[in-house]
Amino acid sequence: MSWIVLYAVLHLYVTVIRSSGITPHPFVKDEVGSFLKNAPWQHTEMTGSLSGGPMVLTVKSKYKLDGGLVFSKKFPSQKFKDCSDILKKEPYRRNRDGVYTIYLSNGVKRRVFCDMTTDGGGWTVMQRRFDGSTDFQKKSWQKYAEGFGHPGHEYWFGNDAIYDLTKAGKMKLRIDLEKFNGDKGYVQYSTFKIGSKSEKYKLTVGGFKGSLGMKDSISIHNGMMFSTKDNDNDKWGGNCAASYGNGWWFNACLFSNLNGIYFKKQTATQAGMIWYHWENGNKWESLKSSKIMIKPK
Ligand SMILES: [Ca+2]
Repeated sequence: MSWIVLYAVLHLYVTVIRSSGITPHPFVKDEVGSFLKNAPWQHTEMTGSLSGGPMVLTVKSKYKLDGGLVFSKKFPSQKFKDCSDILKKEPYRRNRDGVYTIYLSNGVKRRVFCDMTTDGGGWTVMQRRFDGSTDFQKKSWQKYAEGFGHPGHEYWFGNDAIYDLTKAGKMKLRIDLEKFNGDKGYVQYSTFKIGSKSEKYKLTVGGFKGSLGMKDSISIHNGMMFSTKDNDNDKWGGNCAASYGNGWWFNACLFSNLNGIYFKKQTATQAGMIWYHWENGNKWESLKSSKIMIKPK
């Protein structure tokens, strides 16, 4: 067992203990001690402290194979800023997709789905859809700003939070898509950020590349402001968001609309979850799944 695994296990252990509430120090010591009894090394001394702030656990142990090692690790109350930050500080999270806690720059705590597998992992997921269980249609400007749905399932992370994570201009964008016939593809953009609320979350996107057959379908949305049915900022005389029902960076109106209506089967309609330019069969074809995510360049 390597030290990184020891660290991982101990960290998990301590997290479990901590999440159970305020725990007196001797209890923590006993718990970790009993855990170490079953480990393939002998611990000779252990000290710990728990005083509201970071927890410090020092374990002096004698490893059977190579003699003596001192393991001393601080377990601070980490405040991760995004999924890549988590993966950087806790590398054992690799390949463990799931819901994690991050903190926005204003200190607001948010739960978010992290893709820790795709292309090196560390992707913070902004939108995920795969079964239509979350309604993207009847949502106001304010709901799109705050976010909705559940990070462990289908959700929209929220324009205010997307702005916060992308405002420094250091994020790239990846979108993974799937058709009902099983075809999968992804597109990636080296530039991705959105404006603030007062800028109506204006989209800046560029630097396209994609998997085989995937083509850009979002550049006509570049520079567009976000629109919802109750806040028309599009380039059309009418109201695209009211017509399609969902929020998006509509132009007049779309070549992509991944917040469109979720159809349970392939449906030929502009109203669906759309990525128009795909292989040679550019068409209005509602998609089966969508995942929009970001990661530092
Ligand atoms: Ca309009």
